[in-house]
Amino acid sequence: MSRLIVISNRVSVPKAAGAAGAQGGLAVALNSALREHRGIWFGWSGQETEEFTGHLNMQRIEGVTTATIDLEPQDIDEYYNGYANRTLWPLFHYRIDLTEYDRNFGEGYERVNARFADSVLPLIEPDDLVWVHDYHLLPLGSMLRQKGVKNRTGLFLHTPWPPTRLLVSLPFHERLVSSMLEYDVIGFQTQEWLESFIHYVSKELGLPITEDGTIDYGGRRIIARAFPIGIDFAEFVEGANSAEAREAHDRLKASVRGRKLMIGVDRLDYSKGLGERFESFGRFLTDNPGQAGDVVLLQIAPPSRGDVASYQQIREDLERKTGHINGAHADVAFVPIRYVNRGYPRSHLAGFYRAADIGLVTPLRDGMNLVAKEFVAAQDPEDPGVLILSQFAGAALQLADALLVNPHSTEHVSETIKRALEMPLAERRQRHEKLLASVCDEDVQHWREEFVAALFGQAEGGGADDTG
Ligand code: ADQ
Repeated sequence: MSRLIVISNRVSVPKAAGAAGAQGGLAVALNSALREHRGIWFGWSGQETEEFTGHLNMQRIEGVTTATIDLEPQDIDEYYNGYANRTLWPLFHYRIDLTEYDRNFGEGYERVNARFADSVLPLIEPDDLVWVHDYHLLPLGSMLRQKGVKNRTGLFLHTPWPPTRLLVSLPFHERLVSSMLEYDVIGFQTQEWLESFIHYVSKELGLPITEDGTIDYGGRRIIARAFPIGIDFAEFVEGANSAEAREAHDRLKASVRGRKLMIGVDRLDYSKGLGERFESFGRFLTDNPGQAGDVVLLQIAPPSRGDVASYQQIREDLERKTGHINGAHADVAFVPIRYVNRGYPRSHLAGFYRAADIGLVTPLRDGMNLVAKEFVAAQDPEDPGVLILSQFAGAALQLADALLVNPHSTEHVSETIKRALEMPLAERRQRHEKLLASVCDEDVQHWREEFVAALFGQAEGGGADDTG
């Protein structure tokens, strides 16, 4: 069996199930993938150093070898806070209004990708499969090729891929996308993002797409496919049945005193549609004065990317909206929005999800969204809660039995909250059964196996003439 070299911006050392702290979706998914696969996880340590040395800090934790490097402050500013989070992240989430174009960001991005390539190079052995993750490292594959790496390499993008018309607003977009074509496999979360990518490649780069959907790039065939990511279902259900989960569940249930409970769990990010969600709930309270004291929204949103101005703004905006809505609808013994800015152990989250009557997952754009899947996995099948899900989350394609909403329409979301609150038990069970089957079958192991098989299949000679 080939070893797996996983490369991502940050390396998050495996945490025991139930450990405290908010791990991003990528960390959660990769920890469980690496636990089963022999391999090395390489990336930035999250630490800064005065001068870049490329020194590798190696550790072995729970069967996973991690190798990390420290970056200079200028690298962090230009590559991470800059190009990754102020240029690509907003652009890939269709927010060209928030997208910043700065030549230094682009240069820093290329410099750090080259530093990644130089540092990981000595770790790569001839039979290894190299699996690169996400928008931070799009050109890494081509840099590895330039340094003589002949291994099979794949990229998985966790975010959406934007429509061509938006992408062309990025200076040097051709150069960025062309650099991705050095990978053997390029994976997206959904068919929709894949189609946008194929559209760009064929219209802007003029490359032929073969009948089986591969890209013909100078005689090499590149597999571009959708690989929808899932959750570690078995681990999550185990956590949901733990004593800590039950305790968290009971504590939350007792605190709402028989009222209906809606839950939202998101990184504090403008892509997650939190402002619109709060407004929709405010509208629900205004439109349904009879139910106003009967429903609580618990929103858990740990801050992220606090060095980026748009994240500071969203935080202020949400504090203002919470104050406004609570001010208008609270009573002496009741506050409609409980807004909590911290992370929780996963088992506690599972208990919270289970205590909720409604999961409110309304991103404006999301590559996939794992919270929607966790909410489904945590429900009691006999008396399941209702998932309200944005039609703009990648997860909506698999979770079509949720109540799908347009998160921009406060009217639509408010009406859907009402519908969810009134949904008969038989319909809740019927929908839940289908949702559960999808979340269980298409879990993170399935995702990883499919991706690695595509990467490996290529290595077996499945279509690649020469990738050297
Ligand atoms: P994220 O944007 O981070 O991931 P998401 O898929 O929802 O979004 O994953 C968030 C994860 O963090 C979930 O597992 C959740 O439980 C956890 N989390 C959030 N808040 C938490 C808290 N307060 N305490 C503890 N845990 C918390 C990116 C993409 C997504 C894609 C994933 C995986 O933006 O679209 O689904 O990668 O590919």
